[in-house]
Amino acid sequence: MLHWAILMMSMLLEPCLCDSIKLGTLYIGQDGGCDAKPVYKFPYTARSCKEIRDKYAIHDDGLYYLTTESGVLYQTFCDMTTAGALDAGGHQQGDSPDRPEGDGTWSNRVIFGSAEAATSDDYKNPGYYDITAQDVSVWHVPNNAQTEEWANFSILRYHTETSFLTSEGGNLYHLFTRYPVTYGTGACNINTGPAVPIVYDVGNEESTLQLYGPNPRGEVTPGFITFRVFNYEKAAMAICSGVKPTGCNTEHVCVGGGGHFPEGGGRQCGDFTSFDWNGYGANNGWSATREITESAIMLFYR
Ligand code: KO2
Ligand code: CA
Repeated sequence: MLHWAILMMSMLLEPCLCDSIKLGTLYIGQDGGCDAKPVYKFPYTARSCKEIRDKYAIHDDGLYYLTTESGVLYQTFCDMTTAGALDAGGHQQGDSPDRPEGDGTWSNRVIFGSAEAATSDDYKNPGYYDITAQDVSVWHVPNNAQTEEWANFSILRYHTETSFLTSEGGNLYHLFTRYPVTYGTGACNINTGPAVPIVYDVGNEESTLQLYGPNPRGEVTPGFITFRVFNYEKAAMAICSGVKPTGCNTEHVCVGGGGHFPEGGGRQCGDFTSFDWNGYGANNGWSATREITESAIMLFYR
């Protein structure tokens, strides 16, 4: 199974929503459960993990509740070290020339999945379009890892520090509205979106390269995250994690594609479009390692 999930904010208290909650206030019980005395009171106006951390001096990573501008309450994972919120995920199915935009998930407001299950199914929360951020943090977490294990189990973790989102509309929803992940709307190495240098938290440039197949290693420069690229056949992909493509077989390193991948007659599809071209998890030819193939990609805003 190929998984691809995006996350944007996380924290460590298990909040409980009780019947007695008054509009505008979220109580978080000390021991969980609705009988617990509320020890924290969260105004619904908390729009980001950073706001929760700064206002309430909470520094534990884990699941927290945030609200959107219009008051939609949602749960997310907050990385309180960076005050980043787990955000959203890809959701790409199939391959069809009749659906050049695929599921359109990168530039719409459709949400799916749950924060807790982000390593076992696709996930996208309202923070994806609601939060205004400067940078992203990316975690590659093995499939089915528990929330508490995410940070330590990650096989690759890095973040950006250039505030690139500020000039792209403030989040990925706006970035991908400017750079649509749509088949046939651009060409390889000509219409590439932002390629942003990264700072490693787990791993390095060499270990990034080793996660991908031997052939694509010669077609990328590690140490970047690249947004919206096209391959030889004009198929569009949302994110190349840890690398900047220099060649045009981007389907072996980039994820979250538009709806059509012409090469291979249906052999290329889904979020990890062609990570298995020379065998699933084979790390041979164009194929990526089993490690990265069987990990969720979590995107955080910070
Ligand atoms: C190969 O040998 C092959 O792979 C190509 C793919 C890789 O993304 O486009 C072509 O399918 C080609 O026909 C051939 O199968 O070429 C640089 C050559 C690699 O794996
Ligand atoms: Ca190819």
